[in-house]
Amino acid sequence: MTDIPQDHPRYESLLAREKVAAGVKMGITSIQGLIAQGRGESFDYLIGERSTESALYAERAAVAALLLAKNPVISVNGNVAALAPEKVVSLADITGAKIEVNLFHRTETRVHLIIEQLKANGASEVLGKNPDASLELSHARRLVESRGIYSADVVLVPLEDGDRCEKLVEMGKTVITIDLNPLSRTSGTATISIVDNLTRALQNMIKFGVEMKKERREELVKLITTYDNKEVLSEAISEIQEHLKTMAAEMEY
Ligand code: PTJ
Repeated sequence: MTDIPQDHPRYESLLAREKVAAGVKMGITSIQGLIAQGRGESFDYLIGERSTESALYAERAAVAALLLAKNPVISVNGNVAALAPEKVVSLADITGAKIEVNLFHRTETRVHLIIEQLKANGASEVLGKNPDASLELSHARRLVESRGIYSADVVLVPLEDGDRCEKLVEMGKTVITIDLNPLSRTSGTATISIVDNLTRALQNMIKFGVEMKKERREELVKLITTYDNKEVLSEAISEIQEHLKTMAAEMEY
């Protein structure tokens, strides 16, 4: 990895880019994952590289859903494994979620390497190596484990492609997504759409998880039942508009 100086004004963004590039070299991340990261970076610019109010609200609702779930599962792909494996493991520990590797560009070598990466970051068990169930999809993301994603009531699917998200919602599951693009099919079909950078979102969710574990169950239920995803997505788009208006007003050449 290139050594990025911590005082570089774009340190966080450059570090994330290095992590995804290192993931490709290690065989964890797909080459297509580089394009996904670039798409994400563009939206993060438009958002203002911050966790917006609507994102923080969705993150709290997502943590409530995970804490209330009977069988919560965090799905991990090659980008997530490269960018934030330690955060995935922490969030799983706090919420009692299982972790399952599920890949679009699936190879058994990548599944193995991602499981090893998660274990090196503290995971005790990672599902995904022995899929014994299938979602109604025509690509490799159909391959799931029966005690993991297949039977989960709540699934966190960061950096998703829309059709699995849609299928999981159709199966009656609560689907939480993390996607910087509020206009994507994924964001549009999820139950709880978190429009935030993966690294920031997971960090916030870990903090909320520690706090919300102490809250009464009724408080968590209230958060979920009053949550309106359409309103959150609409707010996310408005926050981008407001940010761009501010930027436009401040532009001086
Ligand atoms: O590891 P695999 O084989 O399962 O492949 C995974 C990728 C990511 C390549 C695959 O799921 C894919 O192609 O995803 P897409 O369709 O490019 O969608 C990724 C979405 O995530 C886009 O809407 C991006 O804006 C968004 N995104 C990318 N990086 C981040 C992000 N959102 C949050 N944080 C990021 N760091």
